[in-house]
Amino acid sequence: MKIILVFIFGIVFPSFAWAQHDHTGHMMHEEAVSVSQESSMKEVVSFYGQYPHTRESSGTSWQPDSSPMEGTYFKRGGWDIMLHGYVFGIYDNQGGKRGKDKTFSSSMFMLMADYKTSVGTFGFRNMLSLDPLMGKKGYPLLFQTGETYDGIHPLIDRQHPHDFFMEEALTYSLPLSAKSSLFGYFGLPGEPALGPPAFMHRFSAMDNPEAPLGHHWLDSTHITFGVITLGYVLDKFKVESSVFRGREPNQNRWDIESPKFDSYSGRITFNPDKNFSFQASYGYLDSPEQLEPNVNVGRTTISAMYNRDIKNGNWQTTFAWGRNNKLPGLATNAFLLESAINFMKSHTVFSRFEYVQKDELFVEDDPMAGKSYDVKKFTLGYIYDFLHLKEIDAGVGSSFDLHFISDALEEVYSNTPKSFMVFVRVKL
Ligand SMILES: [Cu+2]
Repeated sequence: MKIILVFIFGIVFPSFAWAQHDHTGHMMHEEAVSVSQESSMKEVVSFYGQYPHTRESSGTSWQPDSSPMEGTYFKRGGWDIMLHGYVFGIYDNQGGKRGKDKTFSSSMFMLMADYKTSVGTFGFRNMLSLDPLMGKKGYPLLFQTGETYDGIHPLIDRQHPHDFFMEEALTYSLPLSAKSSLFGYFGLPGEPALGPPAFMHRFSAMDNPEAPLGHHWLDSTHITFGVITLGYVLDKFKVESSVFRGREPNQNRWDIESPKFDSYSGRITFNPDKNFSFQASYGYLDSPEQLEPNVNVGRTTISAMYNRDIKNGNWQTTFAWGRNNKLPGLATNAFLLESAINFMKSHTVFSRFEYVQKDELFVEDDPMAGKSYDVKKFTLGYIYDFLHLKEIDAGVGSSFDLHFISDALEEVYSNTPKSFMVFVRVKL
């Protein structure tokens, strides 16, 4: 198994170097983009329709068109190829009685390609992560819940590692007119039409090394083993529907799990102008949690993203609400408001506020189990990119969190627990 992985990375890594890019990305980091470069960027084909490719984010989701280009684009033999990736090295210190600390790395590597023909556009999306190297218990993150590390115990106050295979998807879109198209998406794993773009793909979140506490209310389905999506794009609108496997990935993060199509979702997305994107979605998840096999979840999400292209930088803000209705069980909500601003090329300030109702902070036999507790978390962080090589940005940063919780939780966690992270980040 390990040999196969080394082999795959042997293919992916040299291809980063091999990107001799006739057309470079990182538009926001180029002081002046030449006219020819700009027009060649416009020629980059989108996966699902005829609109600026910067509109496309994780899976089949949309973000505002004015979002900055991440990664590198180039053409090879009729294919539009995109490479993108990042590696974080993080020291994580979670405060209070339940807090732990850890040094770890999280990462993502993406290789995407599409090919336009007279009968439509064919695409291939490949995304990998070396998160499994952090171990099955992931990293300490106060009040985080969801998934398991051994098939017996839930992860509490920890964020699960992402699977090595984050997305292996094939796409096809058929133009119907100048502004409309039909598309299909098959992923193993892939991301169904549910929720906002996954957090690591949102400009407003990507320099923040922490997963949102509302991950399992909003975008946790971004790695789903078995997804089929069909959708229709009409200019500023997209409607789509998916069938997929409801069960979240298990604790074995290196493998590809067997697909199933026991769950469904639908999403409507609207990009009224280049700076806004709105979505509303609903999903029925059949038995998502391995440790609660008899519980299904009805998930509702609504989100709004606002993006502004500013001089030598970019500013993006995301609001999202997610609701999990456990069947049978409690209905809980998560609200998220996050914003990141990059200015003078090298400075990025990011913040996130979350209000989540957490019902999985205690194991079954604990007297505090079976109830939901309100958690409010505020994060502020900064990253300074000290190096801009041709395609690579390297930065150092830190983030600081404050948690506001009820008296009952303070007994367990201590008063207003504080956490921080210090990190280095390299991105393509
Ligand atoms: Cu995730």
